[in-house]
Amino acid sequence: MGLRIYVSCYPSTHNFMKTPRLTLLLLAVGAFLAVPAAFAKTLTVGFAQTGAESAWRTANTNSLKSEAEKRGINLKFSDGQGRQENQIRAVRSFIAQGVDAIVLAPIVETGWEPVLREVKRAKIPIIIMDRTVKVSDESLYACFVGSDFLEEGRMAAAWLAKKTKGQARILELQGTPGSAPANDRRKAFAEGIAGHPGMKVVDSQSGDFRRAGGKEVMEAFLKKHGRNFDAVYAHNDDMALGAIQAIEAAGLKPGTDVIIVSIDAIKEAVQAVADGKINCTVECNPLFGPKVYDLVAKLVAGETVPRVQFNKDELFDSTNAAAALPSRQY
Ligand code: GYE
Repeated sequence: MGLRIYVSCYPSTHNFMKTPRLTLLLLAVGAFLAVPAAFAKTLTVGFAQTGAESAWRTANTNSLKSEAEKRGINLKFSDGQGRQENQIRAVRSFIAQGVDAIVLAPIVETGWEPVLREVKRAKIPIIIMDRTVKVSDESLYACFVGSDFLEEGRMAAAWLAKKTKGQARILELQGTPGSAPANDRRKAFAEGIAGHPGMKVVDSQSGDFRRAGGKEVMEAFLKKHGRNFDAVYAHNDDMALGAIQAIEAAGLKPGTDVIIVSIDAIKEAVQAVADGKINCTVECNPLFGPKVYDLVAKLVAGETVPRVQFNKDELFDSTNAAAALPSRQY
């Protein structure tokens, strides 16, 4: 194309000797101008996801995938299937492929130092998304973006204390052992009820953030504790929804006979709040796509970014769930 334009532009008076040089010059200029447009670098981002344990996770995965597509980013997605070793393997393969940036949603908090050192050595910016990591050297990752799990646990405890006037025997459904949200939501909730002598966590087991896990643990709780409890605190909505199945199967009315508090505010749970089956769900927004790729763009351009960014999360109960439903996006 370019060649034809330049050649046809030559005035017919040009002598034979001058033409090849001018042609070359014009071609070079044309190529120089055309190259950035034609070969504008497509960013390649590797994303090591934890797995697909919950509706929250599915929404998170979809957000990163769809936003990558929108921005023309080449996303290499790896599903860790709930195993840290799979995630570590994925990160190593992203290094080997020379991606421009890595996004890691770490399934557990510890055990990341060696692979993060490898990422640092390869000079690839890595964003820790959703769950925090515990490392001795903060320079091992570029930044963190996620929710404040301690604040979520505090909000859940404060809501339950108010609802029960400080009197509740609580069964706790924990998330994945060793994960930041399970650790923090447990700790902050325990601290939140500590000032209320009438509130006590009478049992606490992991349902691994899964619906089936929540149902199984609740069935075991019901066998063990009979009716000797007042409330369920679930570290996520999927487990709360699983527990509801077990509670109903035992002939009890969730939301009335048993107060249920959980976290995530997936649409299905906000609907359950509106229906009176869950009493309160604390929001944890999974829609990180835009924020993550804004950070990637800045990091690749060598700009500095905030070390830590938390989402602002809300709380839904009978006072606002129905009104919020139409605008829930996940
Ligand atoms: O609450 C849960 C998911 O890490 C915040 O992981 C996330 C949690 C979320 O499985 O549903």
